[in-house]
Amino acid sequence: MAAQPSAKKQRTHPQYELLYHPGIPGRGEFVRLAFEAAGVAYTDTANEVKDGYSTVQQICMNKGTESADGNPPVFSPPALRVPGAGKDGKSALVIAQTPNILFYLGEKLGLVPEDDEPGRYHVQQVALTALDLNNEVHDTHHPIAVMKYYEDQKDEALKKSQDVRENRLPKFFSYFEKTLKFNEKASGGQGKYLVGDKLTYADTTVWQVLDGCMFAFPKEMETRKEEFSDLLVSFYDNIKQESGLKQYLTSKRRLPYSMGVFRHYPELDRQ
Ligand SMILES: N[C@@H](CCC(=O)N[C@@H](CS)C(=O)NCC(=O)O)C(=O)O
Repeated sequence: MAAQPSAKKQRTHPQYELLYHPGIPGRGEFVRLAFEAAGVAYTDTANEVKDGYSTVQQICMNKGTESADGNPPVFSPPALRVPGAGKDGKSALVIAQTPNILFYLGEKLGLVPEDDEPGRYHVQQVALTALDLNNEVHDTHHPIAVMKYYEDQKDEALKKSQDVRENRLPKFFSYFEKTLKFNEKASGGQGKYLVGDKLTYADTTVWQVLDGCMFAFPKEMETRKEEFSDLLVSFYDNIKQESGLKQYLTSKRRLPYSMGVFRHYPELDRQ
């Protein structure tokens, strides 16, 4: 059954389908958080539909020259399928790449500043930066080869994670804090949001990466809380309380972290 965070905007939206791997939050989570924060229903195909993962595989991981419904090929999940939004206005649209999906949904879900083109690009800029950090965290356990086991690249993983924890996290965190401060002055955001005066997908995307880092590197993140309290305490706690998100985060739809992008290997955390 489709996730029904709230029926409030249901009438004005197609039945969006998130195409992603089952059982892990992964990059699909950035898209789920956008829907959940907006209170717009979507189908999480691999997790909710019988044989849903074979649909995901057919569309996102096939050997052909199209994904589905005359849409171009997709490199890998996540993808979004939107019935009725294809070129002819009848077939489905299939788009991929997490930030591309978020950019598509941003305006439709009310998760970008209204009538504000620079604001929309700023939201995308912040989200892209958070996704860069997401990729760097992924590389802490897979620094050499994506298709090989962590155990086969442990020595390099130790070096990579030390560098990410010691140098990269503080650089990203200070950028996000500067963005919060900029927004406080620019739009009266009161330090609550990254762009503008209401929730955007920049907030949900940064929040998810912070949350993932807290799972992957609990000791490192605890130590960093004092230095980056505006981000890791105030912002993090505020976003968690947003309507839609608060309910979702304690629901069964919120999947636990396991062997996806964010993994907890104690040896890769601060010692
Ligand atoms: N830049 C892409 C990365 C997509 C990606 O790496 N997807 C993973 C799952 S989170 C995958 O299935 N990758 C298969 C592969 O790279 O071969 C995005 O943000 O969507």
